[in-house]
Amino acid sequence: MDNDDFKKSNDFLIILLFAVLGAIGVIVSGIFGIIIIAAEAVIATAIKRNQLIQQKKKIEELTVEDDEPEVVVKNDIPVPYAVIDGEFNLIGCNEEFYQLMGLKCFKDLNIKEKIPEYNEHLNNQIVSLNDRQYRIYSSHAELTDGSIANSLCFMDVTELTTLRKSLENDKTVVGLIYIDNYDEVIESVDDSVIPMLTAIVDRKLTAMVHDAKGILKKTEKDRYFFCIAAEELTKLQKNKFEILNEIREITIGEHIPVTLSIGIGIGEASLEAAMKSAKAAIDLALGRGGDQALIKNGEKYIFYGGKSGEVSHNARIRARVKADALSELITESEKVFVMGHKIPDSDCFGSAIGIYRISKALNKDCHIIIDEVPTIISKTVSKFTAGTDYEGLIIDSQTAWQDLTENTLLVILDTHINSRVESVDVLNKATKVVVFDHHRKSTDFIDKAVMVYHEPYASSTSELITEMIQYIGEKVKIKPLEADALLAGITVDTQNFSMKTGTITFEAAAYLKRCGADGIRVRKLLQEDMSVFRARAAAAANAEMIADGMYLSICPSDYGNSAVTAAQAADELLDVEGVKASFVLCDDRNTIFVSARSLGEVNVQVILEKIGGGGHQTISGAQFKNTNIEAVKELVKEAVQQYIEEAN
Ligand SMILES: [Mn+2]
Repeated sequence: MDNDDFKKSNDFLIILLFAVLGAIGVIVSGIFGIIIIAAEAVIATAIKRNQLIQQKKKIEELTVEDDEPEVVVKNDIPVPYAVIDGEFNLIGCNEEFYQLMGLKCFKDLNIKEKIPEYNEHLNNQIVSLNDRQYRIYSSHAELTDGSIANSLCFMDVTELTTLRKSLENDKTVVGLIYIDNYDEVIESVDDSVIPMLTAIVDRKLTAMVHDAKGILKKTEKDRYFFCIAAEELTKLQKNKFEILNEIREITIGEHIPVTLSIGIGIGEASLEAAMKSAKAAIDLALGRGGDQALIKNGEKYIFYGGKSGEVSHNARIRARVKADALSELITESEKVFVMGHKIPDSDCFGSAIGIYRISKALNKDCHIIIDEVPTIISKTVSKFTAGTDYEGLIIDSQTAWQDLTENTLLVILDTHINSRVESVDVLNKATKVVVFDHHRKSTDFIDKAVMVYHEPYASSTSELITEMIQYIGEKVKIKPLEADALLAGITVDTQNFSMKTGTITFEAAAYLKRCGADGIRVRKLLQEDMSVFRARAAAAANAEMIADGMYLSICPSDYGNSAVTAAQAADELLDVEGVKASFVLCDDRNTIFVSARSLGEVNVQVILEKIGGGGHQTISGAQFKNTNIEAVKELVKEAVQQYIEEAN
């Protein structure tokens, strides 16, 4: 029954009641009855009038409004719907929209004021209103007067967004933790404290994972596996993996610091994919020298830590295994091509000579690919090319590209980055590739290599190759000139046995000495031009401090190979008291080079990675084209500033 019908029948009942009462009154007493009827009439009229007033009030409530909507919106749309003009003023809406905005009736209202996050340029934008999320679908409409209006439809997507968020947060993150230097630490401590030390490491790791509401499993004496929710990972990221420092600071008696590498994969599709990412991340973390955490999220890598010096590692077993593998590969190949990085240096050439000697010992032809011999190695190279003993030792990349067959082994030395090799074309054509490098791993690595010996703990590639030669054994007989070249490589990369020099470095040098290397001859090979010496002195003279202990300088570039001179100038600045890191810029044939060096406290790799460079934590570089030296100087300064802010 309708409301009105109900009222009508009500009225009818009241009148009927009075009529009955009236009739009774007439019957009971004549005059009294008439009075009753009169009274009844008065009451009935009063009731009726009251009802009318009520009804009128209701109508007034509906019609008395501040404004009139310009557009009448039908009430058959079940979600909040509004029409706004070009200035975002409300010109029409439905009942649901009133409710959403907490309105009783149509009012002048500006959408931008009411919903500050509303952006007319975004379609399907999600905004929050009254603690709920609404997706706004908008479409243009033309009004009868020709003006353009926008109609907005508000879909409640609160459930959807909370669900999506919780799915994102509940994504499982798989992590691997390796202790970088377990054996070395154990060797360096007293037996009695080993259980305590391992217990402390275990406890700290357990606490970290426990705080993150995850699970940790120790898989080997120095390896752990953990699972946490993605939400918890952001907390670990926020404190920049403080666990790395906590572990490094553990001291039980005297021992070398324990360092960790953490590799984390975020599960996109499956746990299997997450585990694969975690493995790739830990490999890269170890390749970069350990003592750091690395997250692989899809194609993206995020790095944390890596502040301590590079940790020495038991490389001997690996060297032996790799030596066997290399002999095998050379033996089954028809010939060997060797290639270093662009502008090959003493380390490139020395290690190339080492590979040449190994190949010859295995009765294979070997050629070194160099397109243009840079001045820094020209003296060494000319010693080889002067006589007839090394005929055809050096070939250019074009010849190499033509002569390269499926049976040619291509050995890449002193770099592992695709774009850094002397000839990318030769690398692309090669099918059998081996990489030897000592630079910290970068993301653009040569992934088609059949064998990679990547050892960031080694001082130089020449050291790696010298070590391998010793394992290959008696049949490799190094000549004094070749030993000089290898020793020159080690000398330059270690800056006269001061940087990154480990016991293996000295052992390699001792072996080379036994093969006839001579320190004075090497020093002469490395002697330089007076002009180069002057340029370096000028770079030192104009060094300016850009941050605490960090110096920047510009190297003059009106002679020979200024990129190399700039690198040397950066090295030399480290000899000056108070210098923790140095950045030397130079303009070499329209390419701006940045050479950065550090004594270890400042991670120059992290700084230069911000501007597209890379390298080691103590030795890094970057290159820029189509710009000028002043612009690059500003970039470096900004990167340094950013680094300092992040460190704090
Ligand atoms: Mn090197």
